[in-house]
Amino acid sequence: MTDPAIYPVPAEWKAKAKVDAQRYAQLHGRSLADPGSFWLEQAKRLDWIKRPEIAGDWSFDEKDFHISWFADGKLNVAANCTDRHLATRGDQTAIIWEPDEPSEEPRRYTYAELHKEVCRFANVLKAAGAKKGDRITIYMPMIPEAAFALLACARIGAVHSVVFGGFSPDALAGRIQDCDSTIVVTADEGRRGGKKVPLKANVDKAAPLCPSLEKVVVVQATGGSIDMEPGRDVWYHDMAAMVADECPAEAMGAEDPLFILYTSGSTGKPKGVLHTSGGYLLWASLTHEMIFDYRPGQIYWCAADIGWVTGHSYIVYGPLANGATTLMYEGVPNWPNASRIWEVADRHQVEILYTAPTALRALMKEGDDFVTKTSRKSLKLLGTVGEPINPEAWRWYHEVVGEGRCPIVDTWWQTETGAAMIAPLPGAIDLKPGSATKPFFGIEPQLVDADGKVLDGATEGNLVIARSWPGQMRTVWGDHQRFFQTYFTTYPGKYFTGDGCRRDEDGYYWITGRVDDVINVSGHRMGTAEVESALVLHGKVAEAAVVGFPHDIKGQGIYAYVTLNANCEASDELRNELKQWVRAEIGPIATPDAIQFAPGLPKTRSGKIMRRILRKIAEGDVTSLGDTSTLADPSVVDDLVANRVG
Ligand code: 6R9
Repeated sequence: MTDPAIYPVPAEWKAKAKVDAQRYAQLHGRSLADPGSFWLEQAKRLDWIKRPEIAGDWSFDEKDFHISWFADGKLNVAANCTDRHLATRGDQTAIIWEPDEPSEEPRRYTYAELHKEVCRFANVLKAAGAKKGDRITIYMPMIPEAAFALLACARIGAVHSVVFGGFSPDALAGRIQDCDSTIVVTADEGRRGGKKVPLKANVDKAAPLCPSLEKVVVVQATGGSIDMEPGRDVWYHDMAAMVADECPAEAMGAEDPLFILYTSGSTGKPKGVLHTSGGYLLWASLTHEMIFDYRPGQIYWCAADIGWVTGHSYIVYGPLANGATTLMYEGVPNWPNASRIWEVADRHQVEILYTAPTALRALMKEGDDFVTKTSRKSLKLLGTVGEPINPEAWRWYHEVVGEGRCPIVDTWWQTETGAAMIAPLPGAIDLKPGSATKPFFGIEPQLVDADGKVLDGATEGNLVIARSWPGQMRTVWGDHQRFFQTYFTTYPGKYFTGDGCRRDEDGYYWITGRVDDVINVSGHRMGTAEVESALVLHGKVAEAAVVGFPHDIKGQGIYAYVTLNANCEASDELRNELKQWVRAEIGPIATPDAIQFAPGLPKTRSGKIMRRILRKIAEGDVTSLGDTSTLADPSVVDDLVANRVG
């Protein structure tokens, strides 16, 4: 192999780094040895109404389970993202918006303009009845108003719950109901890759299922024709014309809720991950500055959707708290063609780009010409997130996209962790393709075996985090017991990530993927149980079992085994019907890639489906199915192998 296994920190990065190798070791050491003083010092980077004197106060033990950070501090998150910058950079661009359609003009908002837009949006929400502590569901396309809406909630102390615009009316309704949202903020339609997304029509379908819902605030984005229900639906622009563009920022406790974001777990129902104000913002802001080596004036682009945690922390909260110029892109990476990302980078002179391995693999497949015909001279640093990056895609990103000059920061984290946890600091840590490298300040990762025994040195195991950090989620909305149960009982006293991981002889961490029943499709989390529940809702389906399988572009694909009801005939039509069914039930990201009709599923005598076998068959690895003797009916396996799809 000629490709290097290690990419040392380039000399010019070493020289100018905010944090070099020695300083990283020092700071990480101090953050663990003396967390109280370390975090109180870091907290000074935020603008507090009342500065905290207490840092972390937490216990992961069942008897005394609690997590809080900076509990005596008061601040307003939106004021940290707007007001505090007015004096120093009011005229600097805060948000650049790049539309889906390349021939349209981008929009730009300075910090002064952003401040006004957020205040106005906050006043509209108040006029719609919003109060501190209310939950507001945001179901929006990638337009600047989505960012205004998040910050407007934060300004008045309402708790936002963003639902990805690709989710179905049913999925939306479930998320509105779970947190009893009183208001939904949406748009007439969204646009992605030249296609329209009927957001308001989806809200209309969801609304009758949601008794708590009082008002729907509709932003006009495309001008497409929609229905407005009198009394319930209001146009944002009508209300905005009647309110002031000043709005006081509510003084919030550091531990007051900032947002809920639903994410898939290994059981059926998505969990409402709750983040609070002070610790979350500190975590988003500090990691954004250090991992991206962000410097004032740089154009920074996180190409995620605001519907995912990456969009929350690295399009909105982290960069805006840091006074950065953050680019928001409405469209998709490969439309109108596979040069789009690099053209946008050129157009706006982007210096820092953050995207997902699945996008890179899809673009890589289209050939290098789409990249090399663009300039990309502005790019200085490249980031990835969402799933393990295969070394081939890493090298392509490094060599072809970055022409060898941009460090790649592979950031491992989760909705639950608020922001990045394991990632290289570009001036401090030599890179290894495929490894997220080393823990951020305050993070103490451990690898444990199935019995919870902590494994030392170069080894492989389950990844746990041994102590709390400021950006940690605080609860599952409405179900604190489920929070404790999900994350702190598998390995008592530690936070269990659900990921498997290897640590090499240099102490580098290599995430190997989920060890629970969560699959990662194009960087999006999907619970196998959610897809199964959707399938069995279909009248012809008796039973379903869903597993992940390796997929060239998506990382993992969805493979569903379906047992039909008696008298129902298997056919290609039914297969397509079921794919469409799941798509409509959950959303396009949940569409199964393969459906295999199975007269029976491999079950133990106690009725447990042996997923290990189903995974092997889906992977095409049928020669090493392991021990099938404990199955109630071992012959079902032969049928499954014989009728494998793919
Ligand atoms: C931010 C985000 C979390 C799961 C996580 C892990 C996988 C994320 C990764 C990665 C390897 C990386 N994951 N980043 N695996 N390397 N750099 O993606 O949050 O949607 O909650 O997903 O994604 O399996 O547990 P979320």
